[in-house]
Amino acid sequence: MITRSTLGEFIISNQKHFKYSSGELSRLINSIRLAAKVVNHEVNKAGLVDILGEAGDTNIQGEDQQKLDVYANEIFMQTLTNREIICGIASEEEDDFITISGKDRGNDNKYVVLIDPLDGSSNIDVNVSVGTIFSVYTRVTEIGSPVRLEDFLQEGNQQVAAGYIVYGTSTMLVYTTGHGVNGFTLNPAIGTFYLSHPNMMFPEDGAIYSINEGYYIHFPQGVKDYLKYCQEEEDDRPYKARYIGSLVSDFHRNMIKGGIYIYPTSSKAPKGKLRLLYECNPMAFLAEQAGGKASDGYMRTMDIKPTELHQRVPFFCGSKNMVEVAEGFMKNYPENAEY
Ligand code: P6P
Repeated sequence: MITRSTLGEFIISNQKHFKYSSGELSRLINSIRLAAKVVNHEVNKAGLVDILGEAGDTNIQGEDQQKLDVYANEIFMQTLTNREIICGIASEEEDDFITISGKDRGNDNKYVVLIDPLDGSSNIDVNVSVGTIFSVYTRVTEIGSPVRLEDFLQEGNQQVAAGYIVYGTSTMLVYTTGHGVNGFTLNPAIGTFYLSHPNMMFPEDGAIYSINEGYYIHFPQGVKDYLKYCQEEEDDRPYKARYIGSLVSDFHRNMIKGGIYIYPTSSKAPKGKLRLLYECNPMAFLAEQAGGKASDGYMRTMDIKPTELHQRVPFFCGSKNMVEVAEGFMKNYPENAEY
C-alpha cells in the first residue's frame, strides 16, 4: 500500500526551501487549500442548487459574472483575509486591488496574492471543468504601510509561488514555489489532498494544439502559418486539436500529454484575451518550472513589465519545442510584436 503524502505534510516538508520564512508562505498555501475545498464543494453540486446562471452583474472585464464566479471570489477573499497572512489581494472579479489592514495596527504581512477565482466560467452551466489560478509576490513597498499598485505590478519573474485548482473529473491543486511543480488530488470522501503527481514536467514535444480556431480569420498571419504547419501531413503531424475553453484544463492536459496553448491577439482581441497578472504569469511560472515555455509570441511572458492590473497579453504556452516553433513563425511578422 503506497502511503502518499498529504498536501499538508508536503508543505511542512518543503518549509526548508524558505529558511527565512516564518511559515507565512506555508500558511498561505494552506489557506488556498481550504478555499479550494469549499469552492470545489459548490462547483460539484452546481447543477443541484440554484447557483447556476448569471449573478446579474458584470466585472471590470465587462463579462457577465456567473454566480459561482462571485461565490468563488468571496470564498478566496475571505479565506485569505481571515488568516491574516497577506497584506493585499487583486482579483479578476474586483475592479481595484484590496488592502488588507491588520486588526490593530498596520498590516506587517509581506505577501500579496493575485487571483482568477473561477477561470473558464462560461463552462459552469454546461458541466465542463473550470479552475482557479493564483499568483503570490512579496510586496515591494514598506512593510506596515498600506499596499500600493506597484506591489501588484511586478514582473512574473518576481513570483514566489503560483498554482491552480482544476475542478474536473477529479479536483487537483497544482502549484510551485520555484522548486518544481507538484500536483495534489482531492479525496472528497475525507477532504484531503494527496500528492498524486510529483515533479510534473511538460514533455519537450507534443502533438496537441489548443486554440479557438473559430477566430482563424481574425488571427495574425504568424498564427495562421503555425496552424497550417500543425495541420500538414509531415513527421508527427497533423497534430490533434483539443480546446476546452478553460485555460486551466487545457494547460493541465498539455502538461501531462505534451502540447501548446495559444490565445493570440486578433481583430476581436487586439491585446489578446488573457490577463497578464493573474492568468498568464502564474501559468508561465508553472510552465517554466515544469520545463516548458511561455511567451507573448515574441517576448518571455515573465519578462513583460506590467502597466495595469487587468492588462491583457497574447499567450503561447506549453511544450518548449512547440512554443519555439510557433515563435519561429511569429518572428516572420515583427510588426505583430507590438500590441
Ligand atoms: P474563447 C475563459 O474565459 C478563458 O479566460 C480561458 O480559460 C479560455 O481558454 C479562454 O478564455 C476561452 O476564450 O474566446 O476561446 O471562448
